[in-house]
Amino acid sequence: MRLFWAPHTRSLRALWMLEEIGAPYERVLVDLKNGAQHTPAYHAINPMEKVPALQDGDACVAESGAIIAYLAEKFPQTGLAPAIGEATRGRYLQWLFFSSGGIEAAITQKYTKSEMPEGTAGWGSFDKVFNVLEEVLTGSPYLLGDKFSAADVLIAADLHFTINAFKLLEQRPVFASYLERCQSRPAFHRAAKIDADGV
Ligand SMILES: N[C@@H](CCC(=O)N[C@@H](CS)C(=O)NCC(=O)O)C(=O)O
Repeated sequence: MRLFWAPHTRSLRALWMLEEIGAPYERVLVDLKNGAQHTPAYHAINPMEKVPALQDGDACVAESGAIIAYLAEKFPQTGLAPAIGEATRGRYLQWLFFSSGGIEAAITQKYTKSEMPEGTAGWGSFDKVFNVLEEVLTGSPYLLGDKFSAADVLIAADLHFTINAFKLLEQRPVFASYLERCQSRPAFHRAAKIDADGV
């Protein structure tokens, strides 16, 4: 497997997931500053010309949520996704899609200071998105209960960016302890080091 990535970007989500999986992979640095994402070769990997993207033999997958879902399904033995038929599978899929449909949209709205009626915006509002997450995580160590899953990789990475990197949201005790739990995992430490080292 080859991960096309760049440091200090949404690639951290895929990096963290690959480190959770523990299978061998190669990192291919995409030099965003010099436009390496806009070459025909990279366009064939990800027509959106963004990172991250994963190549696995003949398969290519972009969109960090999709990469995470792909890896969880390819390596079921890691137990990072509830199997089809398990009751928690529904919520698992919900939180994976909530990352791009809810959190990404909400932070874009906040960042651009744009107004949108709550009933029209699929994510409701910035406050609603994060209040819902806070409600779910109150009294529950992880999104699906006691068990860490691939959905936590995605949502914890999103919270990390929203609170710590972009400072678009104030820290809340529930998010602080959730992030501490998720980010104390050795796989997160390895991914964060790769991200910081930039190689
Ligand atoms: N929805 C995509 C977003 C990816 C994305 O926006 N990547 C940014 C870096 S965080 C990028 O590659 N930007 C470079 C560009 O657009 O030229 C995902 O979740 O993977």
